[in-house]
Amino acid sequence: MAANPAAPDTAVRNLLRTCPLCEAACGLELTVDSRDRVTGARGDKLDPFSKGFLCPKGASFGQLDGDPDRITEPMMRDRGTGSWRTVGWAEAFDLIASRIPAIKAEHGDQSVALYLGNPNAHTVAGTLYAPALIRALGSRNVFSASTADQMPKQLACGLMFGDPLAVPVPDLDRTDYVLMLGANPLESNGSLCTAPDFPGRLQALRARGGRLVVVDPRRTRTAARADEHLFVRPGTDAYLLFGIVHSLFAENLTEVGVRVTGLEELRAAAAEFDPESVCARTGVPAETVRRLARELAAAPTAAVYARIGTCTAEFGTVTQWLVDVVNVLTGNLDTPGGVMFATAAVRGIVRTKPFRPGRWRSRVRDLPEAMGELPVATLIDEIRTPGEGQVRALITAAGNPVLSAPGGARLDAAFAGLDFMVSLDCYLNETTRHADVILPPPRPVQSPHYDFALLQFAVRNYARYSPPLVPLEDRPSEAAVYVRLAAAIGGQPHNPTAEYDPLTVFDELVIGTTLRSAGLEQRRHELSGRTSTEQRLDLMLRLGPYGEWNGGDLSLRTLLDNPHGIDLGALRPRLSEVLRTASGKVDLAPPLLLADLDRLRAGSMAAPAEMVLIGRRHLRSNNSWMHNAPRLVGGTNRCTLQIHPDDIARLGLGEQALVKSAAGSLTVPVEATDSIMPGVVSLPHGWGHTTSFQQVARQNAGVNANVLTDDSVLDVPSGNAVFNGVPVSVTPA
Ligand SMILES: Nc1nc2c(c(=O)[nH]1)N[C@H]1C(S)=C(S)[C@@H](COP(=O)(O)OP(=O)(O)OC[C@H]3O[C@@H](n4cnc5c(=O)[nH]c(N)nc54)[C@H](O)[C@@H]3O)O[C@H]1N2
Ligand SMILES: Nc1nc2c(c(=O)[nH]1)N[C@H]1C(S)=C(S)[C@@H](COP(=O)(O)OP(=O)(O)OC[C@H]3O[C@@H](n4cnc5c(=O)[nH]c(N)nc54)[C@H](O)[C@@H]3O)O[C@H]1N2
Ligand code: SF4
Ligand SMILES: [Mo]
Repeated sequence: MAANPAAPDTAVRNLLRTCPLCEAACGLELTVDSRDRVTGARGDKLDPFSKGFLCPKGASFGQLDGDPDRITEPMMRDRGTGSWRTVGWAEAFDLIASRIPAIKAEHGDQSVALYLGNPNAHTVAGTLYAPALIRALGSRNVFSASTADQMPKQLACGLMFGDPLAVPVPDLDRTDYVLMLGANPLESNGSLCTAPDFPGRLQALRARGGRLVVVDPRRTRTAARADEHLFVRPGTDAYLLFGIVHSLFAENLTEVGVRVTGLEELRAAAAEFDPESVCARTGVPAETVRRLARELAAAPTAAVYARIGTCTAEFGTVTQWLVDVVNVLTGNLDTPGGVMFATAAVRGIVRTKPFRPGRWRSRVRDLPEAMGELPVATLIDEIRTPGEGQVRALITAAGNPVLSAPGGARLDAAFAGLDFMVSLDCYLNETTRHADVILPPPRPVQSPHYDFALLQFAVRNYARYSPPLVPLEDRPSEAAVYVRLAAAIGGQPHNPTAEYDPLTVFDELVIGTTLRSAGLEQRRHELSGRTSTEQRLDLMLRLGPYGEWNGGDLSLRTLLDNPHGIDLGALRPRLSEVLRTASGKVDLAPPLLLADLDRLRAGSMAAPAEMVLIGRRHLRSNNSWMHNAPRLVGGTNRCTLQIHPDDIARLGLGEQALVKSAAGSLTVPVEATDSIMPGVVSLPHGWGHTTSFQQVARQNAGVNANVLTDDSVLDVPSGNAVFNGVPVSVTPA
């Protein structure tokens, strides 16, 4: 169906699609020309959730979608010469089928590892089909960006509510008070809190007389728009929150509105964290800690929200636990204006038993599993440490761990030593350059979109489906790539024939099983959808809380008839549906977290280092993979070391600084700013494109912040990586 390239642009059309680039899930209206190129992107004014909001990344959708450096056919690397050639799909899968099962047969199932990166949370393929790959692999060496990100939040929720997918979000549009720690939604547009136009929603909070308090070692754009900004020493948020808990108890301000266990254990644990000692750790004045407690208790409704700056920190899980402890103690869990659980149109995984982490442990460092994964910080150990179960082959899918994992630079070398590597990725970059085979996904505009994951964390209940806007031509969808990869690894037929399509067979199996367990086999014929993927979506929508087979009227058809999306109303209380703890109550004092308090008391990183390193994000960037879009790079989106002018003077720095940590060292341009706390430096991650094949990114390579982060330091309960509060020395370069 490709148009004749010489034909005039007669078939320009405007098409609707959800933006897949960050967690905000904004509606886009794209202009697509007769050659199926995306030539424009605007916010979809008729989307009931995003209402036309758009950020510069969404506006650059066309440049990202049409990037000339995108890989369009499978690539194979010749290990002898290092050169790349394109190959057919069948040949690529045949090679994988000839190598991975053989490595598993010789070295055991654990010898093949998988790393799943962040864009999987944004694609239909990643959410519905990556599980097939995990199953086919049969290895415990499953890693993902989750342990470089939100695992502490999921672990804390898993322990408190019994389900790690039960993550409450601030009821942004109705709350009277937000205490925000370690998040900067004016750049990131929010995370574990799907809220298109997060900045506008914060502005509306203040306009209706509400209050926003931001806790961050930098005076960010979000902090600048807040009623109050508090500097906090990196890595010390757990003490601050304990100080608030202490004050709530000390001043009899608690007002618990849900059924809980562990209240007395919690009170005892908080006893030693009086505001004075908290001040000594955090730098936040004792009187401010007390005032925050009083304000949170007095506000008609309030929500404490904490994100990446507090997750990827040494006490990440304890911090995330205390966030919701404060929400519970102030009567703000599961009530309008507090923090609430979304009711997504498609149910998440339904759990029957309480969450239990640590079901197995990693081979080398004995680190606990959580949600079926091992910490990405120990991937390198599993590759480099000889012995039974050593990782010899790796699959990466939509991830760039060389730039995103702690100790990333060492992973670079470790990947070079693997026996075999496969990457499912649209670019030949710092990570995928080590692969033997790269399998590219189609362009986003060729892919369907439904936010299975992100809408579980939305601040309003909402659903929107975007079918593929441009035909696939003769290449597999990303879903098909996943399923064929799983088949190739599992020794199943992996190339389609006239009679056999691995994707349809797989989907039929899932549909059949789901219908059987719901006792609805006889209704198979009612499912609509042009592809088996769409039929699965239809089934999930029909069975979901608003579904046609569940007393409602939602189905795939409804979403196709409403391409701007459907508003399903404000969040509503549903804790009783969500709770999966053995007691049937919210556990305020999970033993696993109380056991981590000795470490908190010792507080190694809170011990004064000369300087500490933290990260940051920029509105026109996204992790490692958007530096190849010309309109997103340049200006203030640069890889610089932000540092306070007093520190520059004290340390005698010039234009470049040498930054050293226990893990490595880097030379980086200095950017003076009084928006950062003295004693703290900030470097963005996702840069260091010196070995990428992305032309634009390579010209402005920057440095890899994860040369400095240390894979030996972890948030112990979750195994999560620590990117914030890394001790460093800074000297003139
Ligand atoms: N120092 C430091 N390190 C950090 C962080 C930090 O704050 N500081 N943040 C951490 C966080 S929160 C995260 S989530 C991780 C991210 O870690 P990763 O997920 O490993 O890194 P990304 O840069 O998001 O890499 C995404 C990869 O997916 C590819 N890709 C893009 N779209 C698609 C697609 O549709 N399909 C496929 N198959 N591939 C696609 C891109 O080319 C790129 O290679 O980084 C973490 N690392
Ligand atoms: N534009 C853009 N948007 C993105 C991304 C991106 O790379 N660029 N990445 C996406 C991803 S993968 C994620 S996970 C989300 C993350 O979304 P956010 O959590 O909002 O991420 P950041 O903007 O990095 O904000 C983290 C803030 O924490 C502060 N901080 C650092 N250390 C500490 C600390 O110890 N304590 C406290 N209180 N604060 C600290 C930093 O100064 C920073 O301002 O953003 C998503 N959206
Ligand atoms: S805020 Fe996120 S979802 Fe919205 S347009 Fe920007 S990148 Fe896309
Ligand atoms: Mo992330």
